[in-house]
Amino acid sequence: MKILLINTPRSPENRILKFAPEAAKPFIHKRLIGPPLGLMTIAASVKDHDVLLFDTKGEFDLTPEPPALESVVTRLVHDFRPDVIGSTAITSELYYAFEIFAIAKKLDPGIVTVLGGLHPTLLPYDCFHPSVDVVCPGQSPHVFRDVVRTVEAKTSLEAIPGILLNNGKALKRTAGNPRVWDAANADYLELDREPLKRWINTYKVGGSPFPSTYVFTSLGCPYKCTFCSIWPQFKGKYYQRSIESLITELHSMPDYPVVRFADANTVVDLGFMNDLFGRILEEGISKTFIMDIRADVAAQYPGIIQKMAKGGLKVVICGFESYRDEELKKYRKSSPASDIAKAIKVFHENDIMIRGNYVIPNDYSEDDFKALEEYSSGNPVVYAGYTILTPMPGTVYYKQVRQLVTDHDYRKYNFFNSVMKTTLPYEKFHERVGSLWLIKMGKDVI
Ligand code: B12
Ligand code: SF4
Repeated sequence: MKILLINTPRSPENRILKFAPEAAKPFIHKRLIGPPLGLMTIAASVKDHDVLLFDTKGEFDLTPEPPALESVVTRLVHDFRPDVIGSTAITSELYYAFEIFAIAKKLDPGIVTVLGGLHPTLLPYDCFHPSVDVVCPGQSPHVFRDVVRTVEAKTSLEAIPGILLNNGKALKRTAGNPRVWDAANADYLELDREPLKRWINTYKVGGSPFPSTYVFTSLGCPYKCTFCSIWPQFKGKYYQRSIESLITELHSMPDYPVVRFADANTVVDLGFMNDLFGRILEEGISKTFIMDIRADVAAQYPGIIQKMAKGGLKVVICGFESYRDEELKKYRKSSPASDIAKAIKVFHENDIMIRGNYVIPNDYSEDDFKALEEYSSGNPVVYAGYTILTPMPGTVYYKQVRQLVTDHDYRKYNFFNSVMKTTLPYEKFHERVGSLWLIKMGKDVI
């Protein structure tokens, strides 16, 4: 079977960038860079077949004048002649998956299109579109393998439990639940990064001359922040990988001196991280690590940060969210605002660069912006990010504010556009968020 896996392009919608003062524009984050870990895993599940993995994000980053999505997909379908096309979707990229499938179906209506990823996991019925044949929610490499086998055998997809099939009028769920898949442990699939070589030079972050790749050490998150999509994706469960499988993976990627841990929250089990970095040092693995760490972890356990810094931890992404305890409580962040300053101190003492991120609610007034500016300037970090508190469909926050949502265009659900009425005039609100990006210590954007 010929299987084409296409990563969706980014949504270009970015009102913060559009309305920001000119001086702030160079610092505003425009794109996140990195290979599609989910689709790499799907590729690994069907490696006995003829698989082509294509990263449109990487492709569009190769040239300043990227080709149109239609010409990219048309060429792929013409040249490769796939039987099955798979794609992945976060909320802001859902429509691009539809577009990819629609272009392919126009060229060859016999191609079976399969959609998976975060958005189809949270809201599978949202994925109804004439171009989508099958939706596979959850960590579903094994389900995808079953779909491919069934298409090959020309038998009915109805026999695969827990997938959604398009009957022309709606998506209909097949009976039963998919077999349990232990994505982080027993069923972990070794990844082949070779097919992504074409884009390796686009996978560079923060001015680094070296390419980076993603590795997950865990899946899910034990916390329950109201605005977050990740814990609902894993139904509140948290799965840790084994240390030795991580060591093997880290040894297997000499082309990638920079490793970004893709975990929601890397340091949950302190003992695990202590042992992992012990083994990294013992094995002489020399990499630059980037990871997400909560402020309360750094504030309370400086020892683990020191150990990880010794093992190569150089950049930390830290969701500060807010400097006000009442807002943090509302978000169920379960970390007090006072931890921010403590965490910054710990990271800086260990020569770790911080990307601290604040989320800005739509009801911020001029006084709120001024107060945040004052706090953020008094607690500077090398890279600071200011994004919009967005009600991502499928989250607790979405349920809380559903009635207030005014814009249902999913392309805008990437944290860079307000989708609710703002207290300040709409343009002014985005301009003020944009101007916050000037407050930071460094010059790079990550
Ligand atoms: C890696 C990553 C990326 C990568 C790669 C994603 C890609 N496809 O291109 C990059 C760097 C490109 C990226 C970009 C963005 N990301 Co991102 N990203 C992540 C991250 C850190 C890890 C995801 C991951 O790899 N998980 C591990 C893999 C194994 O799981 P998975 O992807 O879910 O895949 C499994 C299943 O879903 C399923 N599956 C997935 N695809 C498919 C396809 C088929 C056919 C099938 C059958 C199954 C299937 O099987 C897979 C294997 O088990 C998550 C946070 C997190 N920790 O989860 C955020 C996250 C997914 N990103 C998010 C966002 C918002 C973005 C950005 C929009 C951010 C921004 N403002 O710029 C950008 C995109 C646009 C841009 N401007 O660049 C949000 C999504 C929220 C939402 N509800 O939409 C998350 C959850 C982070 C967050 N804090 O909320 N991201
Ligand atoms: S915001 Fe961070 S800590 Fe909170 S639930 Fe999401 S991943 Fe976990």
